Order: sequence, then C-alpha cells, then structure tokens
Amino acid sequence: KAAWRGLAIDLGASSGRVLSGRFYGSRLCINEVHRFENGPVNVQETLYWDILKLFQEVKYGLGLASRTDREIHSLGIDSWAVDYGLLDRNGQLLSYPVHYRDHRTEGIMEDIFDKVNRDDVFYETGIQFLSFNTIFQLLAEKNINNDRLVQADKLLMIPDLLHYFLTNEKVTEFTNATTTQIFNPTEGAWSRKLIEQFDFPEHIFPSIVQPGTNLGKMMPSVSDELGGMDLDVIAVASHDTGSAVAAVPAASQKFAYLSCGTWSLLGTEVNKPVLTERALALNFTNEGGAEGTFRLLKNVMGLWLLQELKREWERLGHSLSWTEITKMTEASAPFISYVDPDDPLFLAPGDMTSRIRNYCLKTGQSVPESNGAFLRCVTESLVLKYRWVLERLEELTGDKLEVLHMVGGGIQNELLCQWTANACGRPVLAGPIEASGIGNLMIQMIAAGELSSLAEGRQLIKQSFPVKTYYPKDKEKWDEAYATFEGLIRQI
Ligand code: LFR
Repeated sequence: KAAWRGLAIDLGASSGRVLSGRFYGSRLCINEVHRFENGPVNVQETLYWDILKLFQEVKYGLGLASRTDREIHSLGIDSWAVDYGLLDRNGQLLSYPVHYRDHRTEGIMEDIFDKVNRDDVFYETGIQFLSFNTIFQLLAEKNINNDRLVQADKLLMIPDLLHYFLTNEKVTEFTNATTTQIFNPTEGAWSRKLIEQFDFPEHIFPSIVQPGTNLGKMMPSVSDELGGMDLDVIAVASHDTGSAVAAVPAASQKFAYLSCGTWSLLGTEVNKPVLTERALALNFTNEGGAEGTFRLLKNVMGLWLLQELKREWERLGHSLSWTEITKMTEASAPFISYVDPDDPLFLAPGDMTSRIRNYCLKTGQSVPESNGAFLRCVTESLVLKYRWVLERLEELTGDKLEVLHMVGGGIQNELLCQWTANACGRPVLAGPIEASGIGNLMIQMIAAGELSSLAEGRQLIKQSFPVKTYYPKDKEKWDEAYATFEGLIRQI
C-alpha cells in the first residue's frame, strides 16, 4: 500500500499534464492522469497564454484523479518561467498573460541599456539577458499598456496565478521569482535598486515563499466543484526547470544536466550564484533552485526549432510524425551547414525555413534544400551548441563534467541523445522523461516529511526510473564539425 500520494501539475510551453505519484518507501511510481495541449493564442498580433483554459484543464485533471483516489495528500504546480498575470485591487485578472515569445520586448534591452548600466543588472540579479525576462516584459507593459500597470495591485507568475485561483493566496515562489531578473539572490529579496531604477510600482511584488511551503487547502468554491476534494497546495520549485533539475538522478554533487523540452537548459548546480565578469560576458544565468541551490546554466533554443519546422510543414499540408522526422534527419547528408540556434532570429514563431535559409546565405553556407536537410542542419547545430555551452561551463566552474544527465520529454528522441553524446564526447545518461513532474512530487514529499533532502530524493529517483546510457561515437567527425561550428558562431 502506498503511504503517500500526491499530484504534480506540470505545465510546459507545448503541453501540460497532471501526474499522480505514489510513494512506497523505496520506490516512487507515477501515472499520467491527464495531458493537454498548450500554446500561444494570437489575438490582434499579440501572443497570449490561455490561462483560463489551462486552469480548466487543471481542474479537469484534479477531478479525474479524485475519482480514482480519495486519499491524495497534496498537489504542486510548476510551469515555464518569466510570464505573469496582473491582478487589480479586487483580485481580478487585468489581462490574459502575454506569451514570452510576443514581439513586445523586441529592442527594449538596447533602449534601456542606453540609460541603465547593463553590467549592474547582472551583478544585482545573476540572470542572463534574454529579451523576454519579466523585467523587460514589464518595461514593454509600461510603454504599451501603462494603464494596466497603474491599475495593478499584484503581479503573479504563472504557477503563482494558478495557486491564487486555487487557494486565494497571493505569493511568489522563490525559484520563479529569480527568473524575473528583478530579484536579488544575495539578499534573497526583490531588488529594491532595480524596482527604483526602472520605476516599477513596488507594491505589485508579493512576498516570497520557499519551495516546500504549504499554501493551505483549496478554496471551498474549488473544492465543491471537485466533489469535496480537499488537498494541501504546496508551492514546489514552481519553475519547471527547477523541478526538473531536482529530479536529476545524479550520484555525485558535481554533474552537468540538460533539461530537454521546448527549451534545452544546460548547466550545473552551484551553492551560490556565479557573479563573475566571465559569467556576464558569456551570458550565463544563476536561477534559484530547490534547497537553496542555484542553477548555473544557459538557455539553448532546444526542440523549439524542430517543433516549428514540423508546424510549418503541417500548415502546408505535410504532416510528419516524430519518428518520420528522426528518420529523415538521419537519412540526410551530414555536416553541411549550421545555425546558431540561439540567434534571436529564431525566437518568435513562424517561417523557420526562410529564417534558416537567410541565416545560411548570410554566413556563406549552402542552403538546405530538402526537409531532411533542414532537420539535419538544426539537430546538428543544437548538439554542437550543447558542447559549446558545456565547455564554457567547465571553464566557469573549473570542474571537469564527465557525464551529462539528460532529462525531460526531449530524451524520447534517441537520435538527439546519441548525437549529444557524440558531439560532447562524453556519456549521456538519459532519464527520467517526466523530470519536472517528478521533481515537483519530490518537493511535496520533502514538505510532508516523507523525504529528508534533495540528495535522498535523487537516490529515490535513481531507484525508481530507468536511465539509458549513450556512449560517444565518431569522435573525429564530430570534432571537425565542432571546429567549423565554433568558427561560425564566433563570426556572428
Ligand atoms: C523551460 C523554461 C526555461 C525558461 C523558459 C521561458 O520550460 O522554463 O527555463 O527560460 O521556459 O520561461
């Protein structure tokens, strides 16, 4: 009989799921209760998240879970970072949250750093510069929708917003707070300096809670709607990457991870933020994690590029399955042309083939001429970028990172795992797939006193889920490809 049962709600940029977890003392079992689509909704040229639909799906999943199990203890929510909703004084949502891939932040960084010192912002927050960080979204909000900001009483990050819908509590969970680039990790508080400098209304920033905080029971109205379901709502490491890294089944303290979904997040765990000149120059980030850890990492554009190619061909009436996509990738000629997957050119949704074509032309490379060639170009570029990040990570930490743990939905692409091992010249340990959901459950178990620490949780995950090892192959060919790739990204 399972002693402890919990639910993990894990919201990704392209899909969401509700997982149930059962803990049998030496083993954790998970079961997918509900899975649903997610994605941007384009309304009059603004990209939004359909937060009400997401909440409805969450409630539907909770209802399904409660029908089969009346003894669930708690639930936790994690999602992508940086995005938020604004509430007015009556607690009403002022707008659907805007999607971080929306155009509104284009050019904002350049404008603001004419007036404010860019380096100071890094030293204050430890966060990499990405145009969509909350700080830049709020600046866009000021430029475009200042009324909304004037009316706003509270800013809630996506999981915090859902916590509020469930419990009526308005707080910000720490891991997600760090991604705003308005949080000072050294002081463990919102950055007064930046709030002042950027002239944001200070009262909109709620109090911060640590992962593992019990936010209380669901509100009566929600509980009634769910047939009397009455769970504790636990703020977990509500940033999905924070939850995913908590679930890396690492045996030692020094390890590299690659959390692989729409984004690829490649990094290592550190005890305090790395706030060096070199980290700033390389644009690495220090995001807050579970148990006071930080994730020194870099965002790599990830499977987004492949997802977008797939969608583009679908629009043209040519639907491909992921199996067909990997077959076509493999069948296409190797090492012809590369892109830097992290060029801002590729951030917004849309015509990926023409952007890739332009990139290749601009850099004097041959232009992919078949679907297979586009896929090959993107997949090789991704894994070569992983190596670039991994080498910089070793430089920053002075540690030799011998193996790379890959977790997340992306590891179902075995070709990607093998090529990552090949390009990086080290073994890849792939698993678990549902890392974010599992890390989410793990923090709930720690909060319930079922587990004593992150380390104990990782041991449990190691015992509970399969891990597949991929050994590097074809070293010379990949080394040669890397030399070309490195030259190319230096040129840009
Ligand atoms: C991954 C992720 C990344 C974050 C990006 C945008 O799902 O949370 O960590 O940089 O989404 O929020």
